[in-house]
Amino acid sequence: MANTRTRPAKPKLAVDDDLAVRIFETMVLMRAVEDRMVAMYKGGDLLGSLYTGHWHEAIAVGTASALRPDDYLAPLHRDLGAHLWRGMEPWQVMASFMGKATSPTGGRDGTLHYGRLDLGIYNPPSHIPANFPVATGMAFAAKYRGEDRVALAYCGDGSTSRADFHESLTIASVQKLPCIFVIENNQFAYSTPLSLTSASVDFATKAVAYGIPGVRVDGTDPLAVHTATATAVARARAGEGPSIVEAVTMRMHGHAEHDPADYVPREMLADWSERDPVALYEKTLISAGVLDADAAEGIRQAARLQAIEARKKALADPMPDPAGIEDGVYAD
Ligand SMILES: Cc1ncc(C[n+]2csc(CCOP(=O)(O)OP(=O)(O)O)c2C)c(N)n1
Repeated sequence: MANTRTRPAKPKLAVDDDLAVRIFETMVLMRAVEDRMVAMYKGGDLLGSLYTGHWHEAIAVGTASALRPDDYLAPLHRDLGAHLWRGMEPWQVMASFMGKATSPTGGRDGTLHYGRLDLGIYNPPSHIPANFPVATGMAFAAKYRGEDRVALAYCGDGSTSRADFHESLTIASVQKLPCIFVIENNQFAYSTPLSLTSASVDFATKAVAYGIPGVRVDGTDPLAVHTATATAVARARAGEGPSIVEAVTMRMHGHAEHDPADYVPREMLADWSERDPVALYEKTLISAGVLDADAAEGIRQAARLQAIEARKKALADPMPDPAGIEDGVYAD
């Protein structure tokens, strides 16, 4: 008798296998670099505050991977994966937190305000979301010059209450600028919970006020984030204007590593700990037949090694020469 049983079809991914694996590799690298930097912070290697993006990996990489390399990126403090996707080296990130001469700012910053204009990454500002007006300006420049580049900026839920958010969304929507505004809804703005940040049902709905599309996605799923961002990018590139992408996740560490975050209910952390974006995505890739467990472990090992080597290089690099303190400050 013929065997009529069929194997269940493997789930098809929203992107091709090569891209799916590159997204995984970058998420794993972000986690490895941040875990290493947390240990470095505790060990006294770093100068200033350390902000991490645990559980934001799918957002940072899912969004950055939906852009072209010549598009503009305006990240903030949870978006290391976007820097890494673009080609920022882990040692440069660590050198920045150490104020080393080799860091992208030449040692003028002891924390996260590093960017690389050669990679299209604008330095995260201290005031947030001051990157929104900058991204709006970059998008305006692209449109003015007749280029088809887009600009993507990130902010947290708390930052949406700031005037620069409203000003940027207003001008970008009225001028139909090629912008993508990503709101990382991670439940807290430092110690302020969502209920005290906004009375809206969600953040995507704020798009209605600007007459633009707003979509809310699972911020622990990189392919959902990538797909929503790709739609917003296509619209922006076609000259149809900006969009909001709200990606929902949890801030699993304190606001920065000095913050024990005792104000976060423990049950909430316990619930979200089941939704680790890196672990969930690994399962997705394995069940789609794109990776096996050994390959995934190999990727994790390689990322751990890269983070260890990065620390060695950053530690060995020199501090800036005080004689150059005015370099880059005044025009010639
Ligand atoms: C204009 C401004 N006010 C306050 C701060 C201090 N600050 C830095 S991050 C932060 C919380 C931001 O919350 P949210 O926008 O939700 O982003 P998250 O840190 O949760 O990712 C605060 C209050 C700042 N950097 N800039």
